Amino acid sequence: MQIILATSNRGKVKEIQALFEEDEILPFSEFLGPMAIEENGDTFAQNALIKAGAVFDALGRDDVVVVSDDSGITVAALNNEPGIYSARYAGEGASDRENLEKLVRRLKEKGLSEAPAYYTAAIAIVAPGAEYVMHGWMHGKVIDTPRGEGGFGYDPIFIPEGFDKTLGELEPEVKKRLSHRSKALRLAKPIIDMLRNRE
Ligand code: ITT
Repeated sequence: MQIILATSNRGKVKEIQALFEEDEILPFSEFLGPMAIEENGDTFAQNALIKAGAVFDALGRDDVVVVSDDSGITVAALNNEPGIYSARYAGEGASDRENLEKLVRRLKEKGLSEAPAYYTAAIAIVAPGAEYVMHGWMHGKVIDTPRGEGGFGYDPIFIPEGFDKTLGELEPEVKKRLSHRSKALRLAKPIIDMLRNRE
């Protein structure tokens, strides 16, 4: 059984590979050309299953476990924006920087220099006859001034609970220990192991 990642996001690939040190995890781009997957679900879980299911179907193989990640950041003070729209907050095809800048702009419009926020990750696993979704969350706050170059996406404006630095400034080890993605993947690991070892 091969583990194949249904994501085109390089930040996610890097973090997921770092968590599965002993296993070979291959991005789907090694097997398939670019795929436009319409993420039209209403929840992180639905979108994660759409992505893993689409890659599983396109591969058409019964010896693979496909893993996807749908994730985003939620700010209660901004009517729960951007949530499942995190990747396209500033418009379809927007860059990480443009999305971050829109969030900063929305905070400033509301007269906020910071606001409580949390990241969600839904990890979906699709294998022959099997579908699973696991979640993880990371709580903290967003600030109106980006700091640091680490991580990706909204990390330069996100300060995890208990810290005074952003994920852009903190060592990658801190994010690896605390993140929404790590928490969901720790739940996913035994299921992936079970699926890949079955006859
Ligand atoms: P795939 O669908 O190919 O996996 P994507 O980037 O489109 O890649 P999503 O639809 O799940 O992925 O959108 C997630 C967005 O949420 C992502 O673009 C980031 O802006 C943000 N995000 C998710 N996890 C993050 C993290 O750990 N740190 C910073 N930003 C994150």
